[in-house]
Amino acid sequence: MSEVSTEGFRLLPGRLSPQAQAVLVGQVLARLEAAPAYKPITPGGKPMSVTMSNFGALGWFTDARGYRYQDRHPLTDEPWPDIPATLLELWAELADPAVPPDACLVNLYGPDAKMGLHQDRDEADFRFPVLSVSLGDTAIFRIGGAKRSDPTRSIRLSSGDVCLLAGPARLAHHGIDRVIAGSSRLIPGGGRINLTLRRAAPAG
Ligand code: MD6
Ligand code: FE
Repeated sequence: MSEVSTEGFRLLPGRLSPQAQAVLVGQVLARLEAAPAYKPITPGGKPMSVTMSNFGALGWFTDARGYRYQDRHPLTDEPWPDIPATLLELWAELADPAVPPDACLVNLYGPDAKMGLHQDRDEADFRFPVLSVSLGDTAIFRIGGAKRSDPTRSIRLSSGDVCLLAGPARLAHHGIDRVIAGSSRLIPGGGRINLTLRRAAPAG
């Protein structure tokens, strides 16, 4: 039997109640009015199939100049909206009670969006985990190891699921193979929202 071990990966199925999911979607959509989602371009020049925005002091951004964190929305040039309090509480409980996240990447998936296998490695200190919250349509998530060539396994991320990449899994390769369109009615008009909380700047 080949079991892919990913020490430090934690999945908390249904961590957010349907009520909490509905409140959070409202908070996210309200903030996206001020910080509209845009289609990012990879450093290689390809448009991504997801659209993105950010909340918090820093936002992850990619364009022809590369991957980076920046403190302003690329189109509005305004600071990013604040991170909803419920997400800060989730981070304090599951990730780090002493050091808050300073970045929340918002990924929006339509029926054909996916995300290639990648590592999250633009943050200053990998001792802090990345905490992800999934809302709306179910996604087929793939996770492997620190090397791109390591074996991978496939996991469903459903609405309300929270997962953490911590410890040895912090630099695991992962991605979204596809979204199961129409599997949730949470988001008006359908689709999937993934929120990833990070500590991007050094602590203290
Ligand atoms: C997604 N998630 O679920 C993409 N990154 O749409 C990620 O890229 C991710 O789920 C770091 C930690 C957890 C994740
Ligand atoms: Fe990621």
